[in-house]
Parts: sequence; C-alpha cells; structure tokens
Amino acid sequence: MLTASEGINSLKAPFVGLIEVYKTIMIFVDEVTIDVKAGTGGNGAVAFRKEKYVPHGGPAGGDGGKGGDVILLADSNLSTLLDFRFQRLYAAEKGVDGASKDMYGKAAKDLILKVPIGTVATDLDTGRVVADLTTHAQEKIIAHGGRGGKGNAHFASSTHQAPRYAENGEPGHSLSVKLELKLLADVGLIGYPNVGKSSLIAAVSAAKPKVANYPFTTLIPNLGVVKVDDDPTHTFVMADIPGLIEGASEGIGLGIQFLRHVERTRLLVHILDIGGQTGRDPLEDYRLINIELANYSQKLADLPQLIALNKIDIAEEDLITLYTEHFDELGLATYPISAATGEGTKPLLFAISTRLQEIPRHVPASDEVTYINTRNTASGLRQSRRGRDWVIAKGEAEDEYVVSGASIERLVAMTPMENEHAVTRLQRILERNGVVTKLKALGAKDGDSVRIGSIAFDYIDEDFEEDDDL
Ligand SMILES: Nc1nc2c(ncn2[C@@H]2O[C@H](COP(=O)(O)OP(=O)(O)OP(=O)(O)O)[C@@H](O)[C@H]2O)c(=O)[nH]1
Ligand SMILES: [Mg+2]
Repeated sequence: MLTASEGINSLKAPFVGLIEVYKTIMIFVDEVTIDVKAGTGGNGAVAFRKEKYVPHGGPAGGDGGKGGDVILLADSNLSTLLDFRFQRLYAAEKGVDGASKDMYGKAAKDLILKVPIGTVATDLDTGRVVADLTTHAQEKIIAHGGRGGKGNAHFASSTHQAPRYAENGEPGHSLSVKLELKLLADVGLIGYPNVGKSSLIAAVSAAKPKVANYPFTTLIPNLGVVKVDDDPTHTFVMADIPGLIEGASEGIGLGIQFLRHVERTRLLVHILDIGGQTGRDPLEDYRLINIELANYSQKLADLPQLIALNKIDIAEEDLITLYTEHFDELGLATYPISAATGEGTKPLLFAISTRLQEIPRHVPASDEVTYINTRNTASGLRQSRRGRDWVIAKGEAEDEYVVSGASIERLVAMTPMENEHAVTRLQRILERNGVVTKLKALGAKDGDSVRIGSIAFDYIDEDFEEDDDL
C-alpha cells in the first residue's frame, strides 16, 4: 500500500513529465499550416498624352507593377517552425499602379519567409510539394505575384486608337500550405524506449542528449555528426528520435510526429536491448516496431535496416550468439554493441558508412515540380488545346449561373468595373469566346444573375431587348 507522501510523489512524477513534454513540443514545432497570398499586380493607368480624353494625343497610361512573390528561404540559424505558430496569413504587397506619361508602377517587394533547413512545403489543395529546402540560402517561390495590369497605351491598335480602358493588376496566387520540418540525417536510430539510442549517438558523436533509465527520455530528435575516419566522404549525420511503441503510427507515445524525421534518412539502425533487464522480448519489439513503420509509410518500411544488439556488457553470452544468428539467418547485418562501453561500435559505424555510400542521397521533391502559371492571351482568355477552359454551372439560386475557370476569373478580376469602356471590352471578349452563347443555350433569361469569380453580372438578353423596342 502507498503511504500518503509516496502517493503524492508517484502522482507528481508523470505530471512533471507531461509539462516537460508540453514545453518541448512548444519549442520544437515541426508542423504548421499557413495561408500565403502573393501580391496583386498594380493597376494599369488610363491616360492620354496631351490632354485627358483628347484622343489624338495618344494613349499614355503606364502598366502596373508586379505584385510581390511569397518566397521560402532556408536559414541554418533556425531550427523550428515556431514563429509560424503565431500568425496564420502571410501576404505580399500589391504592385504600384501605373501612371500617366507611360510611367510603369514599381514592382512590390517580395515577402521572404525564413524557414529551417529541411522544411518541406505542401500545397494543401493539391497535395503537391511546392518547396523542399535542403541547403542554407536555398529559396523557392511558393506563391507568384500577379502581373501588373496593362495601361491603355497597350490596347491601342490601328482600328482602336484611343482606348479608354486599362487592366487592373492580376490577383496574386494564394494557397494554404503545410510546412513540415523533416530533419536531414543520413541514418536514423529507431527502437523501443530505453534501448540505448541516445547513449549510442552520445558515444559516437558530439551530440549530448539526455540519457536516463526510463522510457521517453528523448522528447525531440537529436542530430549528431559521425566521423568514421579521416576521409570526409565517410562522415554521416545520425538522428536519434524518441522511442517507438506499439500504436506509434496512430499517435501513441511520442512516435508519430517524429517518424517523419527518419522518413528521409537513407538507412535505419534498429536498436534492440538484449541486456535482459527489462522483461521485454527484443524479437517482439523488433516485430512491433516494423509494423509501426509500415503503418506509417511504405517508404519507411522499405528503408534498409542494420541491427544493433545493445547492452552486450550486461547480456548473457549465449543470448548474444542466439540473437546474432537469428538476424543473420534473416539476412540482416547484425552488430552486437555496448553504447555504454563503446565495445563493437566501430564495426557498426563502418558498416553504416559503407552502406550509405551505396545508397543515393535524397532528391528534393520540389526539383521535380514545375510551377504552371497560366497567363491570359491578348484576346483575354486562354484557350487550351482541348478547347475552352471554363465551365458554366447553375448557381444555388434559381436564376443564377456560375462561370468558372482560372483564366476567365482572372480576366474578370483584372477588369476595372467602374470603367465602362473596360466593361464593354470584357463583354466583347465573353461574347467572342462563346460564354454568352453558352449561357443562352443553357436557358439564361433576361435579368438572371451570372457570377464569375467574386463579381456578379446581370444577364441581358439582347434579342429580348430588341423585341421590347418593337
Ligand atoms: N549496461 C548498459 N546500459 C546501457 C547501454 N546503453 C544504454 N544503457 C542504459 O540504458 C538506459 C536508456 O538509455 P537511453 O540512451 O536513454 O535510451 P533511449 O533508447 O535513448 O531511450 P528513449 O529516449 O527513452 O527512447 C540508460 O540508463 C543507459 O545508461 C549499454 O550498452 N549498456
Ligand atoms: Mg533517448
């Protein structure tokens, strides 16, 4: 039975532990979701060379400047994504509007977001990796600023010498991105809690992780540089992560949020405690942890593994032989070691270094991704080879139609609606591209509402009007 004071102490210990976990997780933020918005382009200007609205003076409205991009920049001075916890939206500035006398608006400054090396950014809508930064000072545009609207000087032609419209700036690209910090180590140490992972990294590198005789001592990953010999190409980075237990892939223990850190290693060292002091079966631990790896991702399960049988300084001789033979039969290279005394660690390190030289390095995912930026053509709408790139659907209300498509929505967003000449031009482009005919075919009636992007228009049936005039 517990005495009163023992009872309090045994309650206090896990409580203190929880606060520790909480504090550590607060410091080591390795996943955040943010919204980024690149700057809208500056508006094009409507201006004439000599006097306003004297057509023969010639149009002289300058273009707007480009909106700012949102850029991720890898910085080796940062180690967490913590700063992003306190702000959700990051928006770059709008380009400066064009002015008269053909003056271009200035491009806006880009918004640069510094992130730690190893940050991977994923577009939450498409699931595509938009940045994967692996070296200091590497940068990647994740949201492109809109181009500046064209000033009226651009729209002059032989038949239309005095255009009184200009474009508004193109809206900047916006997206929600998940930022994840994935450590870039060559080899990852995995194993049940308390098997001696931190002891090993402490023994073979300059890393100074906490080592203690209870599970979940390690709360955040530790990295250590391991120098095997004088050849710098043999040197590698080792990651020690918190211990894994059954259910780790579903979030039990601390495992899941750290598995991503070993996902990008090239090799795993699976550490088993054969010291015989815990009452656990190392083979069962080995089996359970491999199931967790496979449940987390096939990629993790497919990583090559070396086996390190730890604590041989206190293990029974015949158990060392038994386990070594067991894994040898499975075709797994097995190394009996003692992280405490250093015995056997040299052959393990050489084996790691040799294996790493056979395994190619991580290829940053975003190198394979090209950003596809659609641009309006002179006639206003981009026509894909497969035909038009817009669709019309019935809206929620009975008399409402919704026209959607990236380039048509951009065209509308870039039309200054307060400028009747610009609206007339928009009308013409919509007619020329078949939007009006299609609306009519779908049964649009005079007075119905047509929504394109964020703007609602009234549908005016010209035949109907003509009839009215009769
Ligand atoms: N006798 C002996 N004890 C060891 C050896 N390696 C580690 N230990 C002890 O085992 C206990 C756990 O070691 P850690 O290195 O903290 O284990 P871990 O795997 O990092 O544990 P978690 O961080 O909780 O997952 C400590 O008391 C170590 O001193 C070894 O080779 N021999
Ligand atoms: Mg540890």
